[in-house]
Amino acid sequence: FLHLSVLLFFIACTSEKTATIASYDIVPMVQEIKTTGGKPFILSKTTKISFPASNSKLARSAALLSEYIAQITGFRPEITDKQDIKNTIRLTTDYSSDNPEAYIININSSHITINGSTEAGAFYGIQTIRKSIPADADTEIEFPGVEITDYPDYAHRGASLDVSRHFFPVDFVKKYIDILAMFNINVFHWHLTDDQGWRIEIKKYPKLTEIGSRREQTITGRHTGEFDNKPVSGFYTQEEIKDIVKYAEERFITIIPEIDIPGHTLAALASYPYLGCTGGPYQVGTEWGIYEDVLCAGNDEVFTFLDDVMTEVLPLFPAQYIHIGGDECLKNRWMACPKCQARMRHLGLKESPEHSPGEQLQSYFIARVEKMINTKGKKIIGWDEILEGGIAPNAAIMSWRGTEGGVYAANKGHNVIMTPEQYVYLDYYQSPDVDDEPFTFGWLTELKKTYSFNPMPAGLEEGRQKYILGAQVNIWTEYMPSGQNVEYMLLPRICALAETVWTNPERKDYDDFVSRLYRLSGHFDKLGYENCKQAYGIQD
Ligand code: TNX
Repeated sequence: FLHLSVLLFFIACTSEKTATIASYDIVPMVQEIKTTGGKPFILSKTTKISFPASNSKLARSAALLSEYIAQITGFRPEITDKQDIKNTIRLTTDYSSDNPEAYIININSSHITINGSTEAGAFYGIQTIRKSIPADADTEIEFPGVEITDYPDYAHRGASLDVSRHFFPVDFVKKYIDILAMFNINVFHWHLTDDQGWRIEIKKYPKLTEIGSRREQTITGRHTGEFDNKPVSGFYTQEEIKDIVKYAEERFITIIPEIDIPGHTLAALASYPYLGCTGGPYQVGTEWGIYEDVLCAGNDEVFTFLDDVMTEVLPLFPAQYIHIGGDECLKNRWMACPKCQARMRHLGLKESPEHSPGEQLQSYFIARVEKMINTKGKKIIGWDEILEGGIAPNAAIMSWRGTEGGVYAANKGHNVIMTPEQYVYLDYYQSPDVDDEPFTFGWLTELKKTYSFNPMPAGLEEGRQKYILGAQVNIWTEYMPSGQNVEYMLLPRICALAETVWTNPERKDYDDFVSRLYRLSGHFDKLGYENCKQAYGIQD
């Protein structure tokens, strides 16, 4: 009798202790979920994560999953290459799907099986499991028996970061990549150069970083803010870049570097004044906005310089694309420059109803750079301004001044990434309570607005949808001196973009999205991610 009562007491204690229940209400919302009715899986300290011995990518992903679980629960599941043991989260790549980023998850009492169509797919399955764990879970988490089938709607799911206006150290760039990975973002567009700072080491042109990566003060421009007169300097060595590229690759994120030309180049001109039309002297930009001094389009030495720069930059990045900017290039200097005039005469550029000679010269410039980059085995992306004087033959377009440029380019058979400022520029305020927000540009882009964005606008001719590769958010950092500012502007709006490019639009629902976002708030806190809580209804 005594034994029986001890036993009953023991049963009472263990059954009273309710495990935390996992929830598949995550962001981005999964495409399909079916309840299987089977017994749940219990994730506990004794659970292991298994991967096939021959697959080093899955081994790394297994280690990452273990780390994610540790971040939430405090316990770190062991990883193993032993197959067919019970109580494991199994990673495999046996799932056959046309989509190279798809995965399927099966959950029963003995296994959670994450089966990707590739290692990338398996990685997104890992993110799903990770986000399903309640942020306050500790020793045991119960995963209800389900089958999840998931895949992205778009192949390009991106976020940019401007490291010129303010510089962010390697550790922050990695943290930024971590945040992107959590939401299945697969492209990091790294804006490495601009008027206010050149941030990538180029061995043949050391002054680009000796001179071009430093400025003594910031802001005297349109907005005067609290950051006046602060010096900013910093750049990434090529070794650091390789390290970051590898870090991103392990999280299935491709880095597309941007070397912004021919405008937004004052930092390069300050370093090597012969690159400009007037010969200088120039100073690294200390104001925001657009400068008149740009790379000279009439000087062949400029193209030699760009060839040399690309010879060093391209091998650092495995991406097939490099972004060459092309935005906001004023033509005043070109129109007053004898060398540019001679070039225009030589090319026979004349005023036409569609394109001014300056715009045509810009197109000449971009097409020449494109040819050089194509010869080196890569393709270019440019901002939609490169459409103005006629589009370079193989260029992809990043459509930021609305979606019209993108629609035009797609109809002409060019690849397009949609990034209209009205929806996905995260340097604008996200909360109407502007007085409580960190100072930024004056526009407002609330979470709901970002969520409402459709990358597939009207006006596309039949069969042209396939040219819309996807969409991305852009973060310009004029008013973001620290990484915390960037996180705050990124979260939660990146979640809205993530769902837009991942989940079937018919399944999107803003209120439901916000309730799923709410679940994630605890994760953000645990991970130390700043975020604008009032944007999704949480009062601090
Ligand atoms: C326009 S978007 C720019 C950036 C600024 C941004 C501020 C684009 C291609 N150019 O240089 O930082 O506006 O919102």
